Amino acid sequence: MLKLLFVSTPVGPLSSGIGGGVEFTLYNLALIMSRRGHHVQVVAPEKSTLPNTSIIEIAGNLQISAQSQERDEMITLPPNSVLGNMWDYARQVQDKYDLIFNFSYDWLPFYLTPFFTGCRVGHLVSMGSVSEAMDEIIRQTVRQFPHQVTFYSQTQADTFGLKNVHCLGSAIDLPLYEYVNSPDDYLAWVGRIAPEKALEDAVAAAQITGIPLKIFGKLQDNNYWQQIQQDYSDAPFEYMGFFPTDELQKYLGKARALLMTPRWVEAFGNVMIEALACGVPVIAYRRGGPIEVVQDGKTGFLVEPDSVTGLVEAIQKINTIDRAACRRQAEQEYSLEALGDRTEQWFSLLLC
Ligand code: HBI
Repeated sequence: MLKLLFVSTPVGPLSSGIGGGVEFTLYNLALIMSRRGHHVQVVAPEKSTLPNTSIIEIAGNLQISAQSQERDEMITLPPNSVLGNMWDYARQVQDKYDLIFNFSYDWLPFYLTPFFTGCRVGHLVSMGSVSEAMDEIIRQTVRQFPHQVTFYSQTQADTFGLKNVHCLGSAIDLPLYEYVNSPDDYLAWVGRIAPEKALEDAVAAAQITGIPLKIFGKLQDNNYWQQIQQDYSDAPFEYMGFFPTDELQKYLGKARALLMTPRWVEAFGNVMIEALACGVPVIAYRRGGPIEVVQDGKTGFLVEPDSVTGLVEAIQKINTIDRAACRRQAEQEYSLEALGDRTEQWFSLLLC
């Protein structure tokens, strides 16, 4: 039995949706590790909540999201930084734990790796390359502490020029997801509404095909959203809001397909495995995590990146995909049990 300290992302409270995929990953890892008898303590910004999970809430000012900054920007911290405060807390309690697991994509925790002598620090890198300073500290940490860094996918690690790194992949709690055999007539798009997610391409595809698009996720960038509404005022799309997992999958399951249109290199894309678990095929740009998830022609289609025409062509042949094959892929590759095994193996590497 291990005593594990999970230190969350400093960009927003857990369950706010600002932390995007890493909130989801942190929760699923806490769930499967607790189920296996380990003791998990989560440290996160104030107002964080997670179902049946004990959270130590730390005060302080939230961190700016790394992907909204320029590549050559300096590392910045606000006064009374919640990131600094969370890691000072971790320093104080380090002797009570076997392992500290970092979920934040920030310079400080990577830099602090060798400073923690009472307890090893493990890092999950939650995004692809977004800045020179983060690339440098991630590469340096992988070089000095190769067993203490893990990625979602090798495609994501490639963006740092790193080969043969450890990849944790991702998972979902399958019983939460109900298989839907006959869909309603709409497409789904799920994600933080922000430029790197290129929602406009999915809206353009809905306009061309005339198939309604339902949009789910945190409305993170308002100007961006307004621009889409102006540019595509006659397209059939509807913003449904930001839903927790159990509510989201009620809508997601009835979609004819999930459109994944990342402009950036998506480290993984948890929404894809949520869709597959409901039997929903995934149409994604051949970029980042989707390359390793979508079985082209079998559980969805991988299309030419940034090509709306590619999305439209895939939508028009989506009925050739067997929805049961989508569910089977989720069961075979993305169960919590499989993630739990990979994580315990990584921890044993880290701790030896
Ligand atoms: N930015 N600075 C910073 N730190 C994070 O932990 C972070 C982020 N941007 C996005 C993000 N985490 C999560 O949305 C990841 O799931 C991508």
